[in-house]
Amino acid sequence: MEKMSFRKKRIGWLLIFLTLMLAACGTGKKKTGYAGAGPDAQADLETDVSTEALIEELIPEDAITVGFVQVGHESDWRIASTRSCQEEFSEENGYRLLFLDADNSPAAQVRAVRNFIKDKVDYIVIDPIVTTGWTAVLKEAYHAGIPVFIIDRTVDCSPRYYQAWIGSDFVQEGRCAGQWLQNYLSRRGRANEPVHIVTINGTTGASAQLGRTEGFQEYVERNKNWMLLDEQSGDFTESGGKQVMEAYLKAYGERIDVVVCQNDNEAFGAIEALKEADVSYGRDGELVIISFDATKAGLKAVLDGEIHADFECNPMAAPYVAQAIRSMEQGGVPAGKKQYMEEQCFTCEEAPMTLSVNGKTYEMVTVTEEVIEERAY
Ligand code: GYE
Repeated sequence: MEKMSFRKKRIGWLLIFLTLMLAACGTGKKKTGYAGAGPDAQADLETDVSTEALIEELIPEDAITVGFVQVGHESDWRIASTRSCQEEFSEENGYRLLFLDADNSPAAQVRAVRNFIKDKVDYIVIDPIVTTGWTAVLKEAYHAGIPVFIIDRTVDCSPRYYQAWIGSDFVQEGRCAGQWLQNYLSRRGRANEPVHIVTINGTTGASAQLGRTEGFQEYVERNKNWMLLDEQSGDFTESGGKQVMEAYLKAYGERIDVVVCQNDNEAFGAIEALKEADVSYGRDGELVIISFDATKAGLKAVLDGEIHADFECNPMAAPYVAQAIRSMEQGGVPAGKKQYMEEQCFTCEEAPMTLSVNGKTYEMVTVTEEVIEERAY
């Protein structure tokens, strides 16, 4: 017997509820916390609508309603992630998307999920700013029968309360950066010289920050000649990266050999600070810059020799979620509880190296104009 999908069951309840409501009154009043897809989506609307319009609003033909709460708009990576979700969950693809940009506020994210539950959406997608604070609201969604997908960053909550997580192995990304630096230094005969490192971290408590820090730290511990001078958060933003780099230059000046930026936008900010302070960096300079994300703009900085190595983080999780929704609509289950995205490592070096990291091999890609052209984000 064909299993009934989550949505069909809920639409059934919704129809019963609407029939009762229509019998009781002639018009309905609708209050919603969101608009369609778009960054200004939180318009709080209160409008009178006819019962016919209400039905159309709530069940537009066969559309699947997805509530997606995004971290914010702090980086190029994030903009690419938002665009990918909006394209995937478009009307043409049979969706009605309720989008909320939480502007880096964890409380706003939890509120948004509660509103999605109240609005009885078919599916909820969350990119959690921080790992903590999710259990209560995820349990609420679970008990309301609304399937939840977590994308990109992770949550500290029993996996029982969500369908699947789709994202990147941040610890592995951090390890790749560490392994690259280790190889790079030995290639230059600096394997035993003291190396002074500063890191510009992402948003504190985000799994992308925690994972990249943990992975890189393994190599700091392994290489006794590496000295981690400082680590501060640049909040994954360009202005944050610049500010932190300025502070590092004041505190440590010429001692800094390597700057690890936990995303491209922080690297752009750090580069600005280095330029303004007239410090030589990059392929033809002294100081080495490492970054994560490998966005189009990041790869351009690699091609120009400003960033030495950039470790990809794929922002295109939405198609994987759509695939899982399709299978759930047919009574199936998502392809896996944990789904990792494929990622590459990029460099400005003409003789790229092979990285062997935790049992996995990565052939680093030398960035060219063609590599940048092929990049979608
Ligand atoms: O690296 C950064 C963004 O969570 C992996 O968040 C994501 C990070 C990404 O703002 O650019």
